[in-house]
Amino acid sequence: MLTNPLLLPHIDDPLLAQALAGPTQELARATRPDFMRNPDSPVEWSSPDFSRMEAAREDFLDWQAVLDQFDAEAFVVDGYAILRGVVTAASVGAWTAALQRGQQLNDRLLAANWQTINWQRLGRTPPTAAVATDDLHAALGGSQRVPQGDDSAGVLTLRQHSLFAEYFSAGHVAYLMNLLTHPQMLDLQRLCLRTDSLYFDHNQMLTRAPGYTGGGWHSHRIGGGFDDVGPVDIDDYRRQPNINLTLCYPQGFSADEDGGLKLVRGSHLFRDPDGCRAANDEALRSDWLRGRNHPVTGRALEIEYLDLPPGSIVCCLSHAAHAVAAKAPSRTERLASLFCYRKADDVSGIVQPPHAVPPVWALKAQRGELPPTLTQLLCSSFDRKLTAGRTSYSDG
Ligand SMILES: O=C(O)CCC(=O)C(=O)O
Ligand SMILES: [Fe+2]
Repeated sequence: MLTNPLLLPHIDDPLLAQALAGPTQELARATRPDFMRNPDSPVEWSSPDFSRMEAAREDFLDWQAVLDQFDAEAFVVDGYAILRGVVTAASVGAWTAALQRGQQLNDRLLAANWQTINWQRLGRTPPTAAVATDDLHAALGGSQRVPQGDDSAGVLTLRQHSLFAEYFSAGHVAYLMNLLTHPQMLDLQRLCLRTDSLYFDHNQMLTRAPGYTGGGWHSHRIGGGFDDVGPVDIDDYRRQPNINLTLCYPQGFSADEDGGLKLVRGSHLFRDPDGCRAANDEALRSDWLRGRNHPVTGRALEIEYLDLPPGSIVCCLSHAAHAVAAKAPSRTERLASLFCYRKADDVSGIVQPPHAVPPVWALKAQRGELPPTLTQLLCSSFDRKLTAGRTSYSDG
């Protein structure tokens, strides 16, 4: 992944420096080539557009249902909380439509001629390599499918600047931007992270198309020296600069070959993102899970196969082991939004840099061009004091 240039003490690359020195409208324009046919995308909004969005806002959660299901103690002991059917019926419809629209936009980029992209305005020379046509074709209708081992074809640049609608989808679809700063979304984060100071970390769209072969076991790093350092007790765990992966499934999924989420209660407490990896369930059971017990409950660790009704949300601490089931070819796509927020380190006060904020959004926030709530959420994408000079989410 490319680092956030605004957190660097100095930008060495003159092309990138030039792209970031101009008006944000110009950079925003370069992130929305004409073939996207999305002139009203939030990245090109001005202040009245955000005001209109806020004025038209409605509750998207049945808050009482959230409170009935959320147990703060169980969340940190298990590493996740499952909130079934907490999204209002109207929002299930709007969210579903928003993700379908987002996927359509993502597919437009995959089908487009990338030579028409204004690479210079994005801060780099045009790529000399191209993604194989078969790979682009296989990526249609799904997420995380374009090979991104290096930036020779420009894929990492397109991801960083959010030309792919799947990465920072809130910048492409108004309803998803509404959710990113929605008071109920932020209240949910406060419940999970137990702080008023929230920082945005990353946002993705996670569509699993029919025929998807599944995603292997993994967990995510939080940085700050808290990864790969072994078990810790609950109070110390809470003090870390934790990230809450808020996985939202407007249409839900069943447990059987439906692209569903799988998790392991208590796995986060081992703080082992490097070690806790496996290609499939059998490999996880015969290796990482073998002989391991939950540090608090003493129970043997085991895989939980979720089965969720429409309008469900899973809040999951970054270190918790998770994987995705395959999606049978006969089924329809599984839609999902991922919204991730993080807290500061309670001891040092340092905020780790976010995983992924497109430079144009960091720049707008830095220049005071965004509404207060969004600016506050994005401040760790440009404020070097807050991050204590750290430039990557994983810096120790
Ligand atoms: O698709 C999902 O449900 C989860 C995806 C995931 O774990 C990830 O993107 O890191
Ligand atoms: Fe994940």
